Amino acid sequence: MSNYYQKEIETASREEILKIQNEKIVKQVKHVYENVPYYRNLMDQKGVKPEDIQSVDDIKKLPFLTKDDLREAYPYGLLGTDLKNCVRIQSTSGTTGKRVVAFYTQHDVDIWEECCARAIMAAGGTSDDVCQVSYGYGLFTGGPGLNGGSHKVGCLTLPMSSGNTDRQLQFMMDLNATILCCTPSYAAYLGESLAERGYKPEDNKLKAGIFGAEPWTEEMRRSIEKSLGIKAYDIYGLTETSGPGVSFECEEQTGMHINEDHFYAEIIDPKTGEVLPEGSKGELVFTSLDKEGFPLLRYRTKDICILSRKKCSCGRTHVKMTKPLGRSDDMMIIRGVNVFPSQIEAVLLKEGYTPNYQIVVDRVNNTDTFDIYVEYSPEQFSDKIAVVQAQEKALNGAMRSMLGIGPKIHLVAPKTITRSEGKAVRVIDKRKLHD
Ligand code: DLL
Repeated sequence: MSNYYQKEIETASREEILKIQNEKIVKQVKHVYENVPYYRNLMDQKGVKPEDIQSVDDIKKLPFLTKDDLREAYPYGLLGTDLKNCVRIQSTSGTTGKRVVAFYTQHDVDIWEECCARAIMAAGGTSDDVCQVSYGYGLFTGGPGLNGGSHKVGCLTLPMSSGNTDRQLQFMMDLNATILCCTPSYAAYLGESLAERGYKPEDNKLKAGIFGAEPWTEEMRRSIEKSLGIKAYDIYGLTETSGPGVSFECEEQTGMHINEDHFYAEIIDPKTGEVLPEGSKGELVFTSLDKEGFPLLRYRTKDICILSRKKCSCGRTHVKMTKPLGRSDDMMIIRGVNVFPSQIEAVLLKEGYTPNYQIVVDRVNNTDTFDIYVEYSPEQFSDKIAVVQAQEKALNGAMRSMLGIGPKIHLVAPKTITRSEGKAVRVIDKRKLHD
């Protein structure tokens, strides 16, 4: 068993956790009501006053927030404090109206890094470790979050960011990395790349990996564990709530403990908004209990999962969530990047193509493939290979700048994409992302 980070909180009794949550929620709702006019309006519309919230049991009286609210309030409408008190902005990969901009005070950054530190400790991390952080750095929360957590634990931190696989492997081997943090698909790719270069799993010094930001299966876990010779831990989070570290796996590897002293979780019926009892499958909703810069209350994540308070052998008492089992919206996560079909359609129309298209996503050798088939209109149609290739390249570039990743574009003859009789089938996702 690794050292606990903040054992007194992570193993606190249910009563102790509730006491912390109840104290924090009363303060937080008052803070939001006084400082966030957008949310104050929502509360007023619902007829809820801060005094109505005396404990976490009363949270269900509060209005929900959705990504649409974030879009409407973009960029400063949900800010919970003066901008001069904020020290950081992070953002999601999505663009055009789907962008989320989150603000952090130094206190918020500290909480976030503390949550990531707990995840690293739960994966066995100590100040003797060399922690290779291969999530993207920048606006994406993966790199900065795990980087901060690694510092807090006292690991020697390798801030690699994503990409440049040769350099990743060279540093991993030369500098004896013991913990790897990246998306599961990139971990699988690094494993394969080591094998291709003639290394066996036991040739590296890695002992653990902290992988998240996208769905991955138990089979994928086993395959990564085998190829890198490590134990692979899941980590979950979203930009809206800070980033990675909202929840993390312990050695039992049966779900992720939610940091309940900072985030209050509910499961709701995505259709009716009704709060469901423990053990039900539904949409995960988070209330941040002590964030200052971007203090979202009852934020609907659109991630479908199940919560469990079953006793965990690691000793931690915080509630566990399953891996996200799906989404209640149409967001896809492709190579760790959040992609909405509506963004793809917007690019096609802007570039003068028809809205007849099909998106095909698959996972081959643990890496996502991303293809878009787009129909020419009869006027656009060309059978000159050089022309078609140039147009495909241009469209790939336009997609890349909108989405952050480039799909393989296939321009096809008019009327070749099957028309559906009901709703158009725009997305064919062949990946099996959970068990
Ligand atoms: O992906 C934060 C993160 C970074 C988490 C690094 C873990 C590691 P966003 O880009 O805002 O933030 O995307 C959030 O990604 O609503 C889920 O749908 C999905 N997601 C995050 N972690 C997992 C996971 C980061 N472990 C969205 N398993 C969330 C499955 C995940 N899906």
